[in-house]
Amino acid sequence: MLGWFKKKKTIKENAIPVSDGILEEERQTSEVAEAVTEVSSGLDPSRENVISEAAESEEQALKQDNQKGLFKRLQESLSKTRDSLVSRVDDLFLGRKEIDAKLLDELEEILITADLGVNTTLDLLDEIRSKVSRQELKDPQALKLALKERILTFFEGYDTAEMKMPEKGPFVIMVVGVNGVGKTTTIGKIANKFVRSGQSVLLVAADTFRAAAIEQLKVWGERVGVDVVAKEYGADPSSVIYDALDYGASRDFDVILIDTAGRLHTKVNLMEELKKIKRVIDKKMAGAPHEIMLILDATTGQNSISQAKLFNEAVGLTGLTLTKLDGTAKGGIVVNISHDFNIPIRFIGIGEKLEDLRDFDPKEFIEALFAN
Ligand SMILES: Nc1nc2c(ncn2[C@@H]2O[C@H](COP(=O)(O)OP(=O)(O)OP(=O)(O)O)[C@@H](O)[C@H]2O)c(=O)[nH]1
Ligand SMILES: [Mg+2]
Repeated sequence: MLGWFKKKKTIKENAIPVSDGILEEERQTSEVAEAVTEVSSGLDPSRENVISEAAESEEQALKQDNQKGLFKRLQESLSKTRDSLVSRVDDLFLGRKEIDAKLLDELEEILITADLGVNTTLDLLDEIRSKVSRQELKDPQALKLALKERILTFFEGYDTAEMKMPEKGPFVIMVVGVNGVGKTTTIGKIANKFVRSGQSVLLVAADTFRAAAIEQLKVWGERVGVDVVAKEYGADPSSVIYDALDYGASRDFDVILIDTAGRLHTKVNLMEELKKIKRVIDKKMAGAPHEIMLILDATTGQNSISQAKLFNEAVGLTGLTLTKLDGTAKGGIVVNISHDFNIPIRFIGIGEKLEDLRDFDPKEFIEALFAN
């Protein structure tokens, strides 16, 4: 820690004061530097608190900078959705002083085309129309705020995206979804999150349908530095999982992430296979899988709704992840999903890199979407 302050002092000594703010910062820095000298030479050990307070405030500032950076990145990745939704709403409201029937009709059209879906839009507009008729909403700016607040209520009932880990034994997560939505990539990213929080992770290559799928999971395993249980291409996925659960339990893994083959939600036999996999897991390890996570590709828009419905009917989903929110204008689907289903959105994918998976925070998401 002392070294850190010495480095900071060197930078400050060469700095040119350009404002009172910077002069004040200089004064504080030199006070801390003096305290460091006095404490380290034993002159005045009581000034230790000056050093620790400064370290604390620096840590706080770094944290805030980091959060600002993360928020900005989220905002950037939602820019296409923002253009298709919020910017169009802003354009609609431009120069309008009052809310009339025509404005509400146009708003309805914008919300539907931005993938909020018909039911969600009607629900939002019902509330807004009744507020307008009660004279509770008078100008378009207040309407925008009311829209945002109403959308946030769809996420109530699950304000936390956190998954519940079992008290004992491995936390088993089964990842499901249609082809190409980002299941394997998301598994790699989730594994990385757990590893970073100090948990041991095992990946299970139960997508034996495509030879390349096993390889792909192994690459993620290497990238994140975790074990992968795999069998040969074409093996029975249930048997891979059976062996992996034995291995995982005997070695006390904290988290076991199971990759499954992409399947069309409308193909009955493939959904039956998924039910069987779930039964096998529960038989082998009572209570597992603790999380059945459906991955949805946000770029597919409305089709995600029928995917969520059919996967939920087949296996009972406990969580959702929406991927590829970067670069799509269809991000309104997040609002639609939260309106139509009572399944928590755990994560959102905003890019292909390891760190491009965010814990889903409804408030932050809506703020980023509506921010100017
Ligand atoms: N831009 C972007 N690309 C993503 C994101 N998540 C996944 N992808 C990309 O989507 C493609 C498909 O990802 P996979 O992880 O292979 O998808 P999958 O669901 O496992 O596919 P199958 O196993 O074939 O069903 C890859 O090119 C990923 O890099 C995301 O959040 N943003
Ligand atoms: Mg895959």
